[in-house]
Parts: sequence; structure tokens; C-alpha cells
Amino acid sequence: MRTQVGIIGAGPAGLLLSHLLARVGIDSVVLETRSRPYCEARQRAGVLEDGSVRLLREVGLAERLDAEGLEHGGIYLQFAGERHHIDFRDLAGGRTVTVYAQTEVVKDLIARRIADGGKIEFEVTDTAVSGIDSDRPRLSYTGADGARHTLECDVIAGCDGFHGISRRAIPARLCEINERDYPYAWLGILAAVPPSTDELIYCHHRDGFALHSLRTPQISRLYLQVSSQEKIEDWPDDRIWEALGHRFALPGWELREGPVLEKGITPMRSFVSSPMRYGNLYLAGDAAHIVPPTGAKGLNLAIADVSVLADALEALLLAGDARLADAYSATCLNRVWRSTHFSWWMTTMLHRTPGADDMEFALQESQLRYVTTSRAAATTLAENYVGYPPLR
Ligand code: RFL
Ligand code: PHB
Repeated sequence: MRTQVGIIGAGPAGLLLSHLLARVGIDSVVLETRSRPYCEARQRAGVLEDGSVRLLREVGLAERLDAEGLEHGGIYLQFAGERHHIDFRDLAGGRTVTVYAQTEVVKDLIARRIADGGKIEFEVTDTAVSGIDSDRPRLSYTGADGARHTLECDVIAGCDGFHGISRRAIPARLCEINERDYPYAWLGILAAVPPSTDELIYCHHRDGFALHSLRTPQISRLYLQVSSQEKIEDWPDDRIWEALGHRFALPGWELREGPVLEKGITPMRSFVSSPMRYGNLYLAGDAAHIVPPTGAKGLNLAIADVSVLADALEALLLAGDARLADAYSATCLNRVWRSTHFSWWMTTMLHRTPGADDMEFALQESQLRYVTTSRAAATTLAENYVGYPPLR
């Protein structure tokens, strides 16, 4: 079998890339280890940058996003028993973010690829890449039918997330890895209760960070900082609501509680592997980089990478022009490092490091006070949060 672009992974990066390529007449096949229902239900990100929304709109993927997404013009920062609003519209030239869950982005992408006759193979196993330093790279895998297949490609896109196989196909001696594990994790819940806030609340507290996000007018998404060793079995719903209520407490404001639909613990990590290309293998999204979720950047970086990659592959495969492909890694890494810094900055400003002294707490409060009282500092947060220059 042959295709122009073999794509590993049906997450947001792989699916969007396959859609962008199809629009300019480039054929691709997407291979995915999980089932379609699993991909569509995996709870993850919730915030789309202004540029991500514009891109999805421009390429005809925003019908449900425009109908159901919730546009937010700011966030709240809570610390020292006070809640302050950061007004993105005012500070970032009218730009906003949109709350629309990654589950919905993935559902929209899969439905559209299938409606357009796109090829996605779910439930494959033993995906392997070979010949990436030749002009005939190959992808082999065992299909859901149990048979072994080989796909001959012009290029391969590794969109298989942090635990995928594609990054490891690049010779280790050529990779520069920068990485940091944080000594805490997020316990996240999805709850059947209307949000107690109109915009996200990022909360600094002596017991640790908390975040109030949302999914729909009926469904809330909340996170608590917990230790990295914490087990979800030790967190019955009552204990979670009590900790959330305590951290978010503010006179005259109440946290509404409701049935917990889902809960899980996510580790916090910064990771950048460069370069993002080797021969005819291009990495995109979490396969190349991970940010801690405090800056709401991971999904947006995946979208930005494949937007750059689609343009590069269009020039390369349709016009034989390799300039954008040669610049791919450097172009993406610029944004990746900006997001990596912003995510690290938000994370270290808002979380309690286990064992840290009062000095850390006082420095964080001082930084938060500065961000909420200086227009220059607030603008820095706002323009990073809504995202960097337009993607197209
Ligand atoms: P994904 O979504 O991990 O998709 C990779 C896909 O590849 C498949 N795969 C393979 N397929 C074939 N062969 C193999 N060998 C394979 N190995 C793996 C996997 O099954 C999967 O389907 O990566 P992608 O597309 O790069 O997308 C990245 C985003 O998912 C991620 O960055 C965000 O979810 C991060 N993130 C957030 N990002 C934001 O922009 N805003 C947010 O508000 C936000 N909140 C979050 C987050 C991530 C979180 N967790 C759980 C890590 C909140 C949380 C709690
Ligand atoms: C989410 O809604 O899941 C979410 C929102 C903002 C973040 C991280 C996660 O910074």
C-alpha cells in the first residue's frame, strides 16, 4: 500500500494534519492504537487559543465549536483570600480564548475525516517506522483484522503523543532533550454541576493550587494540586469537594457541588525534544514536547505544529520546494519554547513545592500581586494566554 503522508496517532495533531492535507489534495493514512470511542472520550484539555479557533474556523471545522464553545474574555487569579480578574479583551487587543473540550475537537475531526472519505485505522498494534533517512520511509503495523501491513510513504508524521514510538526512531545522539518533572500532580474531576464561575479561576493556596474550569453550562471541570505519589483510591468524592471548597473559599461566594462523573491524576512535566524532524520523519504535538497544563498550551501547540507542517508538506510534495520543510523544526520550536516558558512560569507561580519554606509562598504572592496590579505584568500574562501571532 502507498500513501503520501503516513500519520501515526489520531489525537488532535494527527487528525487535523490529515484534514489540512486533504484540503490541498494530499493523501494520508492515520494509524491509531486505540478504538474510536476511546479517542473520543479521553478527558484532556479545555481551552483553545484565539489563533486555534480562527484556524479551525478557516478550515471548515468550527460549526459545533461556534455553536457550543464558550468564549472567555479573561481569567480570575485568586490568592491571599482575594479574587482578581485579568481582562484579556482589554489587555490583548480584543483577543479571547474559547472553552471547548478536546473530546469535542477530536469528535469533530474524526467525523469530518470519515465523512470526507479519509483513512483512519483504529486499533492497530506494533506500529513500526523504517527508512526515515531514505526517500521511501515505511510504516508497518498489525491492523484490527490481525494482518500485518506495510505503508510506503513520501513522509511520516509522528503525532503519537508523549508515549508513542516515533520520537524514538530518531537516533538518540542527534536529539537534544530538555526535561523537568514537577514534584506534584493534578487530580482532575468532571462533575455534573453548573460551573460556580463565569470564567476560569486559577487559585494559589497554602494547601496547594486549585483550578475551576468548565465544559458546558451544566458540566464543571475542577483540578486540585496533589502530591505526585497520590493514589486516586485515597480521594473519595467528599474529600475532593472538601479540599476544593477550602482552597476556593471566598466570603459571599459558594462552590456548587454535584455528582463526580470521572476523576484521575495527571503528572506534571515539561519536555522538549529537538530537532522535531529527522530525514522524512516529522514530529508534531506531544510526541515532541509536553508542557504542564497550567498554561492551557498543549493542545494549542499541537494545532500550531500541524498548521506549520501542512504548509511545509504542501510546498514539498506539490511543488518540490523544501524550504518550509527545512525550516519546520526551528519554526515550531520558537513557539514551543515560548509556551514552555509560560507554562513553567504559571506553574511555579501557582503551585506549592512540597517542603518549600515561607519564602517561596511570599515570593509567589508578591508575583501574583504584581500581575494583578501592574498593567504591563497583566498584559504579559494575557498575551501569552490568548496565544501568539496568528497561525495563518
Ligand atoms: P495525543 O492527544 O496524546 O494523541 C496521540 C495519539 O497517538 C496514539 N498513539 C499511537 N497510535 C499508533 N501507534 C502508536 N505506536 C501510538 N502511540 C500512541 C494515542 O493513542 C493517541 O490517540 O497527542 P496530540 O495529538 O499531540 O495532542 C496533544 C494534546 O492531547 C495535549 O497536549 C493536551 O491535552 C494537553 N492539555 C491541555 N492543552 C491545552 O492546550 N489546553 C488545556 O486546557 C489543556 N489541559 C492537557 C490539559 C492535558 C491534560 N492531561 C491529561 C495530560 C489538561 C490535562 C489534565
Ligand atoms: C481544562 O478545562 O481542562 C483546563 C483549563 C485550563 C488549564 C488546564 C486545563 O490551564
